[in-house]
Amino acid sequence: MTETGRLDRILALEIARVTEAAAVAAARIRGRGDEWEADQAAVDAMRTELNRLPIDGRIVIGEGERDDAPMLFIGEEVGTKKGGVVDIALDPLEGTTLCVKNLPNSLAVIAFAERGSLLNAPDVYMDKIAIGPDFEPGLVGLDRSPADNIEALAQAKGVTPDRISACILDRPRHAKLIAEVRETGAAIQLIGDGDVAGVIHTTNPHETGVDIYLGVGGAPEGVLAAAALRCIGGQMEGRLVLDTPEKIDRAKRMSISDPQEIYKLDDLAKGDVIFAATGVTSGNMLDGVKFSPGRIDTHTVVMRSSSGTIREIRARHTDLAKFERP
Ligand code: VTB
Ligand code: MG
Ligand code: MG
Repeated sequence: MTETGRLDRILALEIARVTEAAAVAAARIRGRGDEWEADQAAVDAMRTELNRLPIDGRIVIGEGERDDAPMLFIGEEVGTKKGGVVDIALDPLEGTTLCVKNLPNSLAVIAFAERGSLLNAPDVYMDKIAIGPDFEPGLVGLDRSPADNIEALAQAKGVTPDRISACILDRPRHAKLIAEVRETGAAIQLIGDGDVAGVIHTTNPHETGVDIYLGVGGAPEGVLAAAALRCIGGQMEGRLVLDTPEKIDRAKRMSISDPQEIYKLDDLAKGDVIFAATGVTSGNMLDGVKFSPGRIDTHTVVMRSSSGTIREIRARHTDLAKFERP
């Protein structure tokens, strides 16, 4: 943090190196079918790059526990320790399956926040709902049925529900949700993975065709998506799925006392937040990494909540030694 109580604005540029490195490492394994290798490559590259940053960083949200995949550990300390104190949420490769099948929307993602301002959630599932900016607060919510939410959104947009498109993860657990949404007449964009992108897509329905995100995905991805919405605008709610005594216990140890609590955007990520994502495979929001002899191109979005600035960084890298694995 700087003296003004905000994250150092320089970090909003430096953070791009971290997701660029992870995205390049993962993209080398794109389409090769090996999920473990892809996660490991992204994790290693992200850790190396984080440790070069002038921050006193602590990982508070990491994805991988749930699938027993390679990860940066919750509680792990990163950075040179010679800079500001930050809490970090990350998913070095969000949408691993998309990456190894070379399908759209896999990303390297990270968020920095002031200490104590990200929800300290275990890597369990989270029920989520999100819509873009420009709607009255509380227009949709997890305490209402999917049909009520779709109808409220349609009304606010001045259209009939059949003009609404919902993004939902294609999972058997969503059979009932999908049926209920279809019943309203709304269309569904079923995604294989990648709900960080899915949630962010609600902020730009014109480009993405997604008006609302619904359903159960990873909790780390929920906190990361919330960090992005804090910068772009939009509404989101999340509720952890704590459906076994073991998960309730794990959450309690992270100071979560009410297993049913519905978290609003500011409960998921409050204070000053910086978010960055680099495309691994091309998608609606970002281009994937492009390789050619002597050159690698990356496409990154960096956002900062305190200013609301959204920067797209298209980088042409020719010093390729920096991407070699240590
Ligand atoms: C979602 C998806 C992610 O995990 O969060 C998902 O958006 C939830 O887990 O890309 P399941 O795959 O078990 O449904 C990912 O697929 C991977 O992080
Ligand atoms: Mg991942
Ligand atoms: Mg993920």
